[in-house]
Amino acid sequence: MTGKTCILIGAPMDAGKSRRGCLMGPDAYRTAGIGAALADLGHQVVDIGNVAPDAADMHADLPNHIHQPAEMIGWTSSLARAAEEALPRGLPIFLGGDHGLALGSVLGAANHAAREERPLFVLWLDAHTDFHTPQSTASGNLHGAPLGYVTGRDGFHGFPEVAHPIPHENICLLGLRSVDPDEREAMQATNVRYHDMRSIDETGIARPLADFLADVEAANGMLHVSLDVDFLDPSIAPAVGTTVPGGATMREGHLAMEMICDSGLMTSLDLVELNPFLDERGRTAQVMVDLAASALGRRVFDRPTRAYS
Ligand code: Z70
Ligand code: MN
Ligand code: MN
Ligand code: MN
Repeated sequence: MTGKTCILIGAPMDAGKSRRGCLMGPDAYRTAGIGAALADLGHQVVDIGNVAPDAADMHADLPNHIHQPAEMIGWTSSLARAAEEALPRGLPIFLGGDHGLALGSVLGAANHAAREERPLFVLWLDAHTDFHTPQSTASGNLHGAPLGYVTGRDGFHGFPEVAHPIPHENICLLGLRSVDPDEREAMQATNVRYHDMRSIDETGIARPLADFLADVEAANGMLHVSLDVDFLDPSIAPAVGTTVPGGATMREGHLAMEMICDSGLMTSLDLVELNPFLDERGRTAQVMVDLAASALGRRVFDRPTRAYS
């Protein structure tokens, strides 16, 4: 692959609430050498440092159990702007930070894609569907709601308007194994492509991913990839507040990233939910850096054998 301009955007967001630590994520990725890893692959790497949330007010119509609503609104607008500023110049990589950052990163990507008159597709690699609304979330953590927001579900009072909701059929989720009843009902009523671990066990990860990537290509789409640490099995990626057993293996993770790379379609990337406070000698941060490197061209051989194109 020819060198890209990779724009690192730190998003030290902590959703508040119980387990703190995601705010250290951006520095853990830097310490694990994400910049050098991407530069070694021939990319130009620009680290714009960390983004801060805009000043924002809470909205009276948001339910009371939402954690840090004003901060979440402020993060959404500042990160959407960061995405819109970065996308014309290169490939933004959001270094999280809580998955709540994806309200902003995907909103910004959608606004950019609309300006380019191209459809945006979203690949969500996660144990969770993250399809809540502020009303349906029981935890009050909006990390469970970014896909609800960017698809235009109601109830995100006070948040930036979603002018270009992502069509359901442009979204693919892989790795699911923890889905709340409300979001399950809501998602089942759409034509979002969702693949739980049972289906990945049956088909492998390559087949559903290859089908999705082929559709992105056929539509001349842009592709936002959102990689939640908990997509991976906690035995290889323990540094996350929401461990769920039975996740993707190292091999499935790398295969997915290599296929994304081969497709040449990825235009933006989130690395989210890393909680360095829970890590073991930095190994989760290192796994995530290695996965990002696979998504951006790291290979065993120059000319890989591949069954899916
Ligand atoms: C649960 C909730 C979630 C990420 C956990 C968990 C959602 N469904 N999302 N980790 N990234 O709180 O809504
Ligand atoms: Mn979280
Ligand atoms: Mn998530
Ligand atoms: Mn998750």
